[in-house]
Amino acid sequence: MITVYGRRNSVNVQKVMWTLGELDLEYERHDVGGSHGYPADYDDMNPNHTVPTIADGDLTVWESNACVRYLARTYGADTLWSADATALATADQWMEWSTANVGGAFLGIFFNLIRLPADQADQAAIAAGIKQCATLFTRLDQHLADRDFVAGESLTMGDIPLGAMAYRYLALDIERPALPNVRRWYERLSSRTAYRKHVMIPFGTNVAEWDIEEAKNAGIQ
Ligand SMILES: N[C@@H](CCC(=O)N[C@@H](CS)C(=O)NCC(=O)O)C(=O)O
Repeated sequence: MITVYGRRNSVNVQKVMWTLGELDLEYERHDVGGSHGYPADYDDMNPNHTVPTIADGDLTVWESNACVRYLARTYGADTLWSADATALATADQWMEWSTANVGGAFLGIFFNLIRLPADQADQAAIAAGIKQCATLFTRLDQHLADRDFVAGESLTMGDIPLGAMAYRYLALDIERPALPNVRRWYERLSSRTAYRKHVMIPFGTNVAEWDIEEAKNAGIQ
């Protein structure tokens, strides 16, 4: 049994939940972070005071991509954790790329459009994020032109961080390039039960709706 600490509407928690779903693992999720707050001893597990954190027996892991890798390596041999060294390196590469590039660019859009009241939003950050994400998702689109998933013809851990962000990027009312290959990949992800359950959840169109959705998600496993 894996224990997950983190609110259901966090994109970083969603990576872990989607991974658990794909691997059909038993888990228990505790609402932590955001309006749910933090248990008093949380920082003993995760000194960063962020979510997610996972526990598996005596082991605790934080940093969402490290959690995804741990679960894939331990429980997803030959599925999410490819047995092929080339596919594994490709998956790893796009996970790193996602964090190093897309994460910050997308946060500039998402935080200002959804998580802040409109009168506090940094319009320049939104515009910069939209421009950067257009470039980055076009790069991903080119990569996906001749493969169904990030590391080849089946879903691996390489799809998880990018797939979690793609749902939000494609759902926002913003300008985007056409991205035909990303769209086809997203359709493939959308046909997966675990993706629909853990990633494709409403997040509202403004901070008031975000808060309502966060409250609605409390307790859902
Ligand atoms: N690099 C970290 C980032 C963790 C992070 O910043 N998580 C956000 C949620 S997406 C958080 O903890 N926010 C504060 C909160 O929810 O209270 C990871 O990937 O785990």
